[in-house]
Amino acid sequence: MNEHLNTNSSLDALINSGFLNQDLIEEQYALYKQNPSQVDPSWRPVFASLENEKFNDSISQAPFPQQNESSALYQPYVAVASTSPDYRIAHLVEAYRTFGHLAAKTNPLDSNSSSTEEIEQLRLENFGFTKNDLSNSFPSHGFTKNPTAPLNEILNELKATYSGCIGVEYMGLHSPDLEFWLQRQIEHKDYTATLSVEQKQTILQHLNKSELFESFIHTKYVGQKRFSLEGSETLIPMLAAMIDTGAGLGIEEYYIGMSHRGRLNVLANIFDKSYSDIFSEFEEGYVPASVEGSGDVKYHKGFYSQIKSIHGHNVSLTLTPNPSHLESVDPVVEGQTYSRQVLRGDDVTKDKIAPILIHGDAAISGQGIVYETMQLCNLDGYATGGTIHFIINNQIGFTTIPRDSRSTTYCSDIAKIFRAPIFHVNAEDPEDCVFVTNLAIEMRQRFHCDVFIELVCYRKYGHNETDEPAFTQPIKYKIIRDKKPIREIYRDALIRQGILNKDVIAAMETEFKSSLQQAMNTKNSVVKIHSDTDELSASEKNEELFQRVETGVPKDILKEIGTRLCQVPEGFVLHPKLAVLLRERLAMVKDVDSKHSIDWGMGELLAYGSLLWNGTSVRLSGQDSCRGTFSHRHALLVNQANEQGYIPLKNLKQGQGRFDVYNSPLSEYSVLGFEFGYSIAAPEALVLWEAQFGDFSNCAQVIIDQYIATSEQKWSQKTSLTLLLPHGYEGQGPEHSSARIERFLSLAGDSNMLIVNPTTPAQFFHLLRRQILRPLRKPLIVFTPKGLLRHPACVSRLEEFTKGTFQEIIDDPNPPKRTKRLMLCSGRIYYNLIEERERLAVDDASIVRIEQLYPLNVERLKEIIGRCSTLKECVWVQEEPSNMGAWNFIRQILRDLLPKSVELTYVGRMRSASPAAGSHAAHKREHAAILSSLFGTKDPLMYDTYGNLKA
Ligand SMILES: Cc1ncc(C[n+]2csc(CCOP(=O)(O)OP(=O)(O)O)c2C)c(N)n1
Repeated sequence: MNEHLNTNSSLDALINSGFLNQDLIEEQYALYKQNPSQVDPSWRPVFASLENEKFNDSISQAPFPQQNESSALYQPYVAVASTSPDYRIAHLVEAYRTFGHLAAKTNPLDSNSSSTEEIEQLRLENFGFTKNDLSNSFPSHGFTKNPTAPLNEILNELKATYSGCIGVEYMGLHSPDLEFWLQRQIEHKDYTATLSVEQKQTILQHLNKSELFESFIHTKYVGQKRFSLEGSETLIPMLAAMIDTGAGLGIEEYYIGMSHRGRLNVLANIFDKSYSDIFSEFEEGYVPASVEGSGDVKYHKGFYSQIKSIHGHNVSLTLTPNPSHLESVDPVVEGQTYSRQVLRGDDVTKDKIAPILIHGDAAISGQGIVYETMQLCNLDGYATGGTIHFIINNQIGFTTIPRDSRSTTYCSDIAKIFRAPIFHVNAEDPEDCVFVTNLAIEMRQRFHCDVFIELVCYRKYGHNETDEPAFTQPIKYKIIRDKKPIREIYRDALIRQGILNKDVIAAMETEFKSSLQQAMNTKNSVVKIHSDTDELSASEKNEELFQRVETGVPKDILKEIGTRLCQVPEGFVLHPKLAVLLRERLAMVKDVDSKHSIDWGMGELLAYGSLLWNGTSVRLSGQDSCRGTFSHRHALLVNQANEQGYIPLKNLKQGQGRFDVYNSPLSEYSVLGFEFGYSIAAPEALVLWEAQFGDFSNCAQVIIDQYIATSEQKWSQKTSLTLLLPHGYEGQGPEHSSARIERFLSLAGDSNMLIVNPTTPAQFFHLLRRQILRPLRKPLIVFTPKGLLRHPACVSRLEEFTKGTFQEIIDDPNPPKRTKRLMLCSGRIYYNLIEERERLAVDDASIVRIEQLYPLNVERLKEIIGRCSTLKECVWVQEEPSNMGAWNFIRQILRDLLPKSVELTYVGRMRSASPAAGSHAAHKREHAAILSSLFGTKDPLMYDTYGNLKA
C-alpha cells in the first residue's frame, strides 16, 4: 500500500465498499500524484476530493441517515451519502458500472423492465441526492463532453452506457487491466455512430439470411423439425462479426460447439454449407451419402469448412458433431482446440485457434458439465486461451420457464466463478449485439479470458416446429406471435435513419430468396452411394481388426530407453524409495536375472518411451496420473529439495515425440470429454485417460455412450483414445473393484472399440504400441491392474518386449496332455487359477486367457477348442457377479463354438445388485468359494443359467 494511503484513509473506505479494485486505485492514484493529466478524467475528481478533504473524520462522524422503507436492509451507501458531492458522484458512477446491468433493457419480451430507480443499488437517495439535485452541476467523470454537467445529464449517460440494451458485468474480476480496458471501450466509444453504411448493410444481410432461411424451410417442409433460430436470428450477424473481427486479430481456426437450436442456420449461413445439401436432408427417404455408418439426425452432425473473412483472411471452421445430451460437447470442443493448438505450435500464445461454445439458457444453467468444463479454463495442459460463450437465452427450455430452471439471477452466473466478463444484450438491437461480440473477441485475444455473451431473445415456435408452446405459455406466446421479426425491426430502423432505401433492401431480400429457391431446385434426391467400406466383406474387416503388427522393440533400444527412464539431472534429490525403485527398474532393463523381470509400471513406461523414441506423441491425463494412484508409475519425479519436477519421458533424446502427463482436476466427465476431443484432432498421437478407479468412469458415462462408443457410427469420427480403468476384485468394497466390464461389452457392436483385460506387462506394452502402430483407429478400453502391479508372477522378461505382438487370446503355456476341462477366464483371476491348479496338481484342465474380450478372436478360440480333443466341459470363470463381467457377453458365443457334447458352465460370484462385497472377509469367502467350486475341493456351487445360486 502506498504510504500516503494508510489503512485509515477514506480511500480504504472506497476500496472496502467493494466497488473498486485496490490495485487499480493505487496504481491510478500514484499516477495522479505524479501528474493529474496521467489518469483518465473520470478519476481526477475522486482523487482531488481525497486530497482536499478530511474524509476520515467526515465518514466516521457522519450521522446515520434516516432509514426509509425500501432501504431498510440495504445500507452500503449511508456513509457515502454524507460525503462531498464529488465523491458521491464517483460512487454513483461506480454503482452504475457494477449494478447498471440490473436495469438494462435487454429483454425483448419485457417492455416494462425495471427502471434504474427501481434498482435499490442505483437509487439516487443512497448517494445523498434528491430530485432537486438533478439540474445541479457535478463532475461528469468523462460521461459528458464537459468536465461538469447537470446530474440529470450525467445520469442519462450512465443509463445509456450501463442500462441500455447492453448490460455488462465486469467489475471485481480481479483483473485490473481487463476491467480498465473494458471500461474504456464501453464508456468512451460511440460505437453505433462509427458503423459504416456497409457494416450496417452487412448486419442486415446476415439477418436476411438468418430469418429468410428459416421461413423458407418452414413453408417448404411443413411440420419438420429444424429447431429454428427465429427469435434469436441475431446470432448469425454476431457469429459472422466474431469470425471477421477475430480473423483480423490473428485467429485462423475456430472450433465451435452448439446444440440443436439454430444449428442448420449456422451451417448454412456461417459455414457456407450449401442450401441444396441442407434441403436434401429434409427430403423423405434421404439416406446419407458416403461412409457414415448408421448416421445421425441433421441437427447433430458436424461440419468443416474453409471460408474467407470479410477482409480476405482464410479462416477454417469446425462444427463438432454432438449428441442430444446438452452441453456434453463443451469439453470435446475444448480438447479439440487444445490439441490443434499443440499440433500447430499455438499452445503458448493461443492466438490462432479459438473455441466458441453456444449454449441454451436452460442447459447452461442446469448441466454440471458446464462447470466441469469451465474448471479446465486456466489449467496447464487444458487451457485454450479463452472461450467465447454465447448463450441463446430464449427464456424457455422446452416448456420450462426460467423460474423453474435455475436459482441464479442470470443464466450466465456460472461465469462469475471464473471471473469471466459477461454481456447481456437485447437480440432486437443487432448493432449492440455486434458491438459486444467484437469486444468479446478482442478481449479474448488481448487477455485470453473466457467471455460470455447472453443473447436475450425469444423462441418463435415451440421447442421444435411441431410442438405447441401455448399449451403451457399462452400469454407469453401471444406476445411472441405479435412480435415483428428482428430483421424487420432493423430493416425499418435503417430506412427511418435514411441509411438504406427501400429499393435496395427489397433487392437484397429478393436476391436472397431466389438463391434459396434455386438451391431448392437443384437439391439432390440423395440415395445411398456405396462407399468402398460398404463393399468390404466381413472377413476382410476381420483381417483389419486382427491384423498382426510387429510391436517388439530391439533390445538395445529398450535398454537405452530404460536407462534414460532411470536417470535424473545432476543434483536432483530423489526420495530414497524412488532411488531404490529407479535402481530396480534399471536392473529390469539390464536383464540381470529373472528376479528382475519387468513389472507393470516399467512395462508401461517402456511402451510410452519406445513410441516417443520413434517420434510418436503421447499424452496421459487423469486423477493423480503423474505418480499413479497406486504409486506404480512415477512418470513425474519430484526433487525433494525444492519440489521441482522432472519427467524422464520428456528427456529421452533429441527429436523424440512430445510427452505430456497431467494430473487432471477431479472430474471424469469433462476430462474424458476433453481427451476425446484431443484425440480426434490428433489421430497420430497416443492419448490416454486414466480413471482413478475404474468405477468412476461412469461419471463420464455420457462421453462413453454418446462419443467413444458411437462416434464412428454416427459421425465417421475415428479415435484411438485409450482408457485405463483399474479393475479387480481385491476386497476393497463395492466401489473400488469393478470398472464395469459388462457396461463396455453391452456397448460393443460393429467393431466400435477394443475391450481388453491384459494380464502381463508385455501384453500391456504390445497393446499400447499396437494402438498406434496399426493404421486402425478404434477406442481402446483397458482394464488395468491394482494388486497385480506388485504381484511377483505378473512380470515379463525383456525378451517378451523385443518381439511378437499383442495376443488377443493366450493359450495355456503348459497345457496338459489330455484336456478334459477348459477353464476360460479374463484378467487377474488367471493367476489364482494357475496357482490352484499347481497346488492341487490338477492334470486335466487347460487355463486360457481371453485378453481381448471385444472384438473376440473367434478363429483363435476355435483353434484352441480344436486342440482339446478330449474336452468334456468348458467353464467360464470370473470374479464378477454373474450379471456383471463378461459372462453374459460370452456365453452364447461359447455355446455356439463348443461341440454339443461339451458342457458349458459358469463359476463366479452370484447375481448381485452391488458389484462387490463390503467386507474383506466376505470377499475372501467368495473368492475361496469360486476356487473350491471350480476345482471341486468342495461341493461345487450350482448356478442356474442366470448365475443365481440354486437352492
Ligand atoms: C442432458 C439433456 N437433458 C435433457 C434433454 C432434452 N432437451 C432437449 S432440448 C431441451 C431444452 C433445452 O433448453 P435450452 O437449453 O434453453 O435451449 P433451447 O431449446 O431453448 O434453445 C431439453 C430439456 C437433452 N437434450 N439433454
